[in-house]
Amino acid sequence: MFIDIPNELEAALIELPLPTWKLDGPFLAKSTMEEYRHELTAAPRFKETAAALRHALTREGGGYAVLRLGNLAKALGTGDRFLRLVTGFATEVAVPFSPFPRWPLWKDIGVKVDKDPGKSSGVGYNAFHMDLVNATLPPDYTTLLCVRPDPLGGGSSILSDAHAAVARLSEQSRVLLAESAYHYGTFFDLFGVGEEYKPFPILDGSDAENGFVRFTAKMLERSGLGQAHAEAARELAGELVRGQVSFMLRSGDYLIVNQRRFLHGREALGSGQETVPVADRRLLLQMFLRAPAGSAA
Ligand SMILES: O=C(O)CCC(=O)C(=O)O
Ligand SMILES: [Fe+2]
Repeated sequence: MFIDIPNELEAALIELPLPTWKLDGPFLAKSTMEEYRHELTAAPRFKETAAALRHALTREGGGYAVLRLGNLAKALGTGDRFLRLVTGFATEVAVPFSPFPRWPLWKDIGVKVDKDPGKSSGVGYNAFHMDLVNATLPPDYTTLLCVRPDPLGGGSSILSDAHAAVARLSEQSRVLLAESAYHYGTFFDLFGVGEEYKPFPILDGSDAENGFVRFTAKMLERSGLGQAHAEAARELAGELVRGQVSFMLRSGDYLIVNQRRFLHGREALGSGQETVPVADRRLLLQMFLRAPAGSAA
């Protein structure tokens, strides 16, 4: 699941000036994707590294990967030049896009001490979820680039195989989870992710292996579900935790999660964040990817 960049590829990438990207609506422009692919494919051992990445994300039992780009981040800094390379790697997986019309392709996830602790840039435990769970077409992949880990040592990433967790549930719970009885959050002004889905079933039923397990453990607290449906969802949350893996992202690590396979979250950050200057706090950059229709995302 951790993919190192071969030395000769690293050396070539440090010398490679990729052009600024262009967007076509919410999506990375085709011309940019072609330019990046053309430049990167010429670098030694790029093709095999990209193939290893795709394999980790789509093989049976797979569904997430961490590309270790720390040496590149050190050599180039974490500004535009580095972001273009990371965007180039992402392009080998699927099409980068931004569902939020007013935000750039890469969205900052910093640390805000006054925010809901369980949310994106909060300081607390961020329970298992998929991103944009209440859209009819959530991003196939969510990706997180670590610019700075938590200086107080918290914030491990947590991941769990959603289909494996579902398979451990009783048939009765699975029947409940397949009913359109769940809802979560608000939805407005989003591009490239379909329509609002409300209420939705957690289990799609259409494709056992590649269908979304449309789940967020956050709806257990917030959404006021009926008792039987809530109980089934709580069981699923428990199985996700039972099957979880966790690891700390280092500076330059790029986590890619196949949302049709794995759900993700984050352990609480170290306590005392208010004593850390904002500029020194944990910083991730997030980007979403859309797999071409019909591909085995
Ligand atoms: O902070 C993290 O590591 C994960 C954040 C996250 O999952 C999100 O913002 O959707
Ligand atoms: Fe997330």
